[in-house]
Amino acid sequence: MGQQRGRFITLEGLEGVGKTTNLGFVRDWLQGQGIPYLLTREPGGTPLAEELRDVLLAPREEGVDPWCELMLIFAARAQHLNTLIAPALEAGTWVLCDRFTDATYAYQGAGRGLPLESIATLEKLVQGDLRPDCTFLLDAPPEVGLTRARARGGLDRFEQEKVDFFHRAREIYLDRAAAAPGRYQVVDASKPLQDVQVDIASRLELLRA
Ligand code: Z5A
Repeated sequence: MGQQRGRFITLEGLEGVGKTTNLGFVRDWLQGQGIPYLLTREPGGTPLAEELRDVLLAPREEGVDPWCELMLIFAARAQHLNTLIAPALEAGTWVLCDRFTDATYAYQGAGRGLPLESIATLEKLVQGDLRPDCTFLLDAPPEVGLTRARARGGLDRFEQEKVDFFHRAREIYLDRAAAAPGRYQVVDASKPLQDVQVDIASRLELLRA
């Protein structure tokens, strides 16, 4: 019998909603279940894609054209997907990724105003039919996460955006989740961390079933 393909799980949401924190929680759950997993993130995940991440996040004097930003994100994604994610899934490893293409719809689409159809075209070109099996959307009003993120100081190029940018991004995330309820698990991330994790754990049990 052939190797069973791994499952592809992504965590999405605005800055500071707790993606990284809860990625650790999901990782511990997978470990507890004895499931082989790979923990990764976007943009990034491989040495080359991490270099592109640094380029993307660095604050700079020169304005960054949204199309340039979009192409860099998909360039990093092609490298990440083809050299790390897809082989891992093929080998039966579950892949747990901090952000993926939903973030492109939210940030470059809703946030920067690029046409969603163009993003869909690039998604198809780079990913073919590969999509996450399950996406945890950690949802909270932008003010909640931005307060948490800004408490850390040293804002990156995205964190310097005005709050409207994040309202638009949140709306697209919620629209996408409503359009494909089978794939998305929307979690109220404004609740205390312990409650958020009880919620995530109960949904992971369903995923395992
Ligand atoms: N980007 C893009 O534009 N297009 C794309 O396609 C992709 C990405 C893939 C990557 O940043 C940037 O790239 C991102 C979008 C852009 N923009 N920004 N900024 P990232 O993903 O590395 O960074 P981030 O989203 O800003 O992550 P973050 O700030 O590290 O947030 P987080 O991971 O969601 O939160 P956290 O670090 O887990 O938690 C933040 C703090 O809140 C921490 O102190 C926690 O202990 C605390 N926390 C977490 N949950 C709770 C609850 N429930 N209550 C209280 N406190 C909590």
